[in-house]
Amino acid sequence: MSLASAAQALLDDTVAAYPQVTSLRHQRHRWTEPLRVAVAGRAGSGKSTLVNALVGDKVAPIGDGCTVWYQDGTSPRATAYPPDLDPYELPLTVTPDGPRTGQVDGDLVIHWPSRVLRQMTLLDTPSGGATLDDADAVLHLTPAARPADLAPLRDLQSSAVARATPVATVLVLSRADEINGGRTDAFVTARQIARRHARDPAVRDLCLRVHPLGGLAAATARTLTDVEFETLAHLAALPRTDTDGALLSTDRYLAAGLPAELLHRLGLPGVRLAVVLARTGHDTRLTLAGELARRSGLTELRDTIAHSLVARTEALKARATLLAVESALDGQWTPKTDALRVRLGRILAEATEFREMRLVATLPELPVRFPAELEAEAHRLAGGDGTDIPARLGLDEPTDAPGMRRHCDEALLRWQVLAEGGVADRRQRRAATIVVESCAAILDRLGV
Ligand SMILES: Nc1nc2c(ncn2[C@@H]2O[C@H](COP(=O)(O)OP(=O)(O)O)[C@@H](O)[C@H]2O)c(=O)[nH]1
Ligand SMILES: [Mg+2]
Repeated sequence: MSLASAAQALLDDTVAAYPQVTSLRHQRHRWTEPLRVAVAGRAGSGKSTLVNALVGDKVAPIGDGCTVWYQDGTSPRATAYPPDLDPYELPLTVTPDGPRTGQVDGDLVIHWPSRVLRQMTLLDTPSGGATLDDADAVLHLTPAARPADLAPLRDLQSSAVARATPVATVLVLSRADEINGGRTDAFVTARQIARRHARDPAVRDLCLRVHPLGGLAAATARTLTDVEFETLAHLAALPRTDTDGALLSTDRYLAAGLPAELLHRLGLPGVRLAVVLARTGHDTRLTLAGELARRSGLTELRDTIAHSLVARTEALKARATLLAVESALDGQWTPKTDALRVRLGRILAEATEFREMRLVATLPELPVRFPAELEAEAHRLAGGDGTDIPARLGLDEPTDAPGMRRHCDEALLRWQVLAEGGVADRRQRRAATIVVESCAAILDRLGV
């Protein structure tokens, strides 16, 4: 049985056994919805800015209020969900700075036409106290990753199921432009810091990946206007003696009469980086915005969201279901709950998906790496380029089942040899074992 069907069957049987537990009934609906990705972190960590950067539109108000859900919709619309009352429609005004609604008590749902939101619903959660039970995955934002900053990530792992599946959290080191006092190489330094954290076992156990992000530059890159581009190109064309001094501090920038609005949109390091990029061949709005998005870390973060979260929607929904069942069974010790708990444990043990997700994320971080070709194959077989069988086998052309089986058999043999001692390093052997599991699961789906 697939992970999804096993988790749903367990959910149904738990609901049947405990009809009074209402939290479980919502779980059924969640399977038919897009992935729910929560953006979490302290006030000012850049959550709303990231929502805007991901949607590519000014959709989230800057600031910190209630939990706001951003869902796809045919036209902008807002619904309030006050606690203990019926939901109601709210008047919504679309301004150049995004949608505006009145204050609400409870959750707010903004429907917004967006290709991105068709694949995932974003939850902009208020800092502190927000429960993340409603989400399937979490982007946790913090400018620094000191032990105290990671406490909320440890809180997310307070149950056995959560600890066994640390695949739903991505740590985002936000406000990357402010590192180094905002020098132009701040983004490069941020990348190095993120890599160092990704290799730290204490951080690795808490999240799937670590990404640096200059959110402000990222959000502006996604919404850069022609006028803004022209202004940047103009600054880049001025003699460097005129601009370089003015770009050293906010005071000097403003004193030189440079446009304040641009500073607000990009931050000083962002303006500096954009000017450097405009001077070095990024001479259209699209190329400049594209490079700014890449340097800010947004492009890689979006790749992770697409390949490690959205492409794994089923596994993450299953995980959320298992967490909900676990929590419903919590503290109940009857023969009925024991049987359900044993099934929950078996589903977890048998789910290749969670181990694959970890593997794909950690392959480049292994202390001893595989040769490039093998690493790419492991990544592919474990579903890193897509979870359907042709993507896993790297088949570009339509291939019949016996052909796919042959490909998979060969790979299976190769990785079995590695898992059984063909590589000396313990973590490599462990990785090879998971690739073997992936191959076995493919053969299983091919009906061998
Ligand atoms: N310099 C800089 N400022 C940022 C960045 N991200 C957000 N901000 C600013 O920090 C303030 C709070 O951002 P916001 O996204 O509302 O944070 P939230 O409270 O977590 O939702 C706003 O003034 C943003 O413009 C960033 O990456 N760099
Ligand atoms: Mg906010």
